[in-house]
Amino acid sequence: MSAAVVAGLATMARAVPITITLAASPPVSPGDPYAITVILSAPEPVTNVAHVQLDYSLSSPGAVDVNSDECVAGSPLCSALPLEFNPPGSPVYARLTAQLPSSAVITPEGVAFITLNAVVPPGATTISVMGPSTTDNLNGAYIATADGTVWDNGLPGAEQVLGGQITLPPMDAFVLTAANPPMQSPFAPGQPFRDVLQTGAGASLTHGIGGVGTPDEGAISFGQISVTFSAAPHPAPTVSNVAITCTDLAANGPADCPAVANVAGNGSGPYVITLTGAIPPRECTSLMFAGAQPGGQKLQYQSLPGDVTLNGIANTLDLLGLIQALNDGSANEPANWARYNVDRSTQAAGRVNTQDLLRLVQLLNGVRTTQPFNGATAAPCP
Ligand SMILES: [Ca+2]
Ligand SMILES: [Ca+2]
Ligand SMILES: [Ca+2]
Repeated sequence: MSAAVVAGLATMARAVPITITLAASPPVSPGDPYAITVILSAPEPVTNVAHVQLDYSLSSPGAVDVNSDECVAGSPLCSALPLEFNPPGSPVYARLTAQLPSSAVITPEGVAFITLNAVVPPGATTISVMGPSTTDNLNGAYIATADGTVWDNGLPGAEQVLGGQITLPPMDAFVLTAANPPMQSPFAPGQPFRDVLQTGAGASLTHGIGGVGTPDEGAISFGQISVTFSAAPHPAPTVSNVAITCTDLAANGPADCPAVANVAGNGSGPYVITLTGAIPPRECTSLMFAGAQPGGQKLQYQSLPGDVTLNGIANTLDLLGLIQALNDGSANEPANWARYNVDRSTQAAGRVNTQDLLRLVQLLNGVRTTQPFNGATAAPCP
């Protein structure tokens, strides 16, 4: 790895809003001032710790008035909540001590919580919370990160503190293990999966990867994308954090690049991703997942209708390739339907036949499809 790449990785960070909620019966007597220390431990500096907010119940037992003080620059609470930054190289980089004012009472009905935002580095980061004494590690409190994580105890976005701390897993601790359509072409190993079948029955783009209603070809699905990871991604994939980009080889702008319409799944997956439309012909479409290092984990697909030989260009040599596959019988092996069933027909037997040859001629000539594909090439994936 070059020094430049290392430097690039070192600047990667993630914003993690953190809420620490004390147990409903904190280990203090009503009326006692209550101090809480939060320690963020990471292999690299924690920066931009901001928006420290302390909320607590006030007044007599039985009442649940929630008061709030927010730490903004120069406010009294900020000076009451010293935030210490330790020198680089020390294992602890940020320490926050919050103390309830002496007028505060934590009632049995109420809870106190601290909210802070921090930008933490990509490596594993431990969040520790300590009570008034060094022996009080606040077992039973909750720490939540507001970035879509679902923690083990079933509370969305919250994990019960055991032993006084939780650890955010490092970024990129997960890798893509499987997808459908597959990540790699089963016909051209090492290459992204390329859809070479028709764009739809008419002149507009309706069929292809992400085109809802596009028939499956044997074990390969087209209408939705299913993806599985080696471990639960952090954060979990959602509509708002799965990013899609398209190389604009067709030079028709980004408008033909679909967006994510829905994500369903949990844990390590599979997650079923529904797109707003089919991926654009000729372009390379990349799906990237939050929490992974950019460039690290992405799912890439190409579309080049008619390129049954998978050599990156659609032309009359593809007619020859289809004829040969029909003659030797390989075209009708179910594992090869995604390559040769050009018209996406759905009959069980004889699915690939001379109708697919005709459809391939039409695709090359631009009949009932989005453009003439004779001579068209596919963009390499970045
Ligand atoms: Ca485009
Ligand atoms: Ca070809
Ligand atoms: Ca067919």
